[in-house]
Amino acid sequence: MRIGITCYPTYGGSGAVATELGLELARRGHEVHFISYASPFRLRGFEERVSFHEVVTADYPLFEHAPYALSLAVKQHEVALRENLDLMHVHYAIPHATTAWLAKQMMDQVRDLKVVTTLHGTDITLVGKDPSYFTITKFSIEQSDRVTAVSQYLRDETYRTFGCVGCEVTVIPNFISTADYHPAPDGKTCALAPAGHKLLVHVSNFRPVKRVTDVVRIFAGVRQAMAATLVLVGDGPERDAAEAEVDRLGLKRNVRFLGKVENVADILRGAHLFLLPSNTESFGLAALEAMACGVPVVASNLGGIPEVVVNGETGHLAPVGDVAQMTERAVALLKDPDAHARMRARAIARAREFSAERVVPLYEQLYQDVLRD
Ligand code: GMT
Repeated sequence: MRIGITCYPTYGGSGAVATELGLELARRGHEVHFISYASPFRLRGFEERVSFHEVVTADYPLFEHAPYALSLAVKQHEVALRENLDLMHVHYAIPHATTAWLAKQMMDQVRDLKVVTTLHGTDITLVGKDPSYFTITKFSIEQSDRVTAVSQYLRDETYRTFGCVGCEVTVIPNFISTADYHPAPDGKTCALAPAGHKLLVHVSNFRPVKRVTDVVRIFAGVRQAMAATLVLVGDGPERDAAEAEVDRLGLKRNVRFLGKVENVADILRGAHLFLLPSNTESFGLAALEAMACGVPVVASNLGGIPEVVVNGETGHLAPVGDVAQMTERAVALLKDPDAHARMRARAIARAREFSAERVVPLYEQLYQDVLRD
């Protein structure tokens, strides 16, 4: 098949999944065309059957904001025509499902360009709900030829929020490449913490929903009970607040902010615990990646997280904002090497249920179905 993929290219779960999906599809013999304003961050170097098409917006003094969505629709249409695409798979509804619908309309006289929309999270639970986007998000979802959601929770939220008349939302969970995300084969890991320290890790785009200051507060509690280091990976609007909290709690010597790094798996492999105390999380890809590397998770008990992290088995879940409970669970687990080893083994086994080998064929089947329609 010849598949167009549009996603946000920046550091974030939806772009990561879209890119890994494209790469896996190309390895399986499909031709994949990424269309976005920048090359997706996980697209490194040349890959057979993969191309990137950059969307460029023309500026004009009249525009306060150049209309990216229009340029994207034009590029999707252009690539669909030139590369003879069978379908356009867009990740994150806003504005991608809308621009794909526009491209489809422009293709109408030529052939029917199928549009598959994958909902990832805040396109439904936060941004899509906003009155300034609601009706067009609902319309674009309903007009898509197929709609998928990354968790049962997100599927239910989509129906609850938008109703989506005549629209079936299929759950296809996120996945990981076990070739990239796996425990250290020889037990050797990169030394991010002094010997004898427990290493706690958080990875995110530091948006308010991630509650990064809670990460710091949980760590402060753990630090009182044992020698420990916290490593924070990623960057975003809440980084300053997190740094200020680190300073306020006098934790500077034991907390490292690494910023955006590419080899997240190498960092995860050396960790003892992953923290994800988010406000909302439709899936929690970062938690899955941690589990695949053998790291138990302490996270909020909401959204799609319980569909990934099995409470008491592969990690501990607590109510959002309950820093005390998360700290208590983290300390108890880190102090009990046997319980930690058991949880680590279960985390690895659970993550394998979300391997690319299992999940990518579900997308291929969906594409075949939509092309048969
Ligand atoms: O919805 C978002 O906030 C954006 C998106 C991203 O690009 O990071 O995150 C969502 O999609 C990920 C991949 O499907 C999920 O793992 C995240 O849970 C989800 N984020 C939220 O729901 C907050």
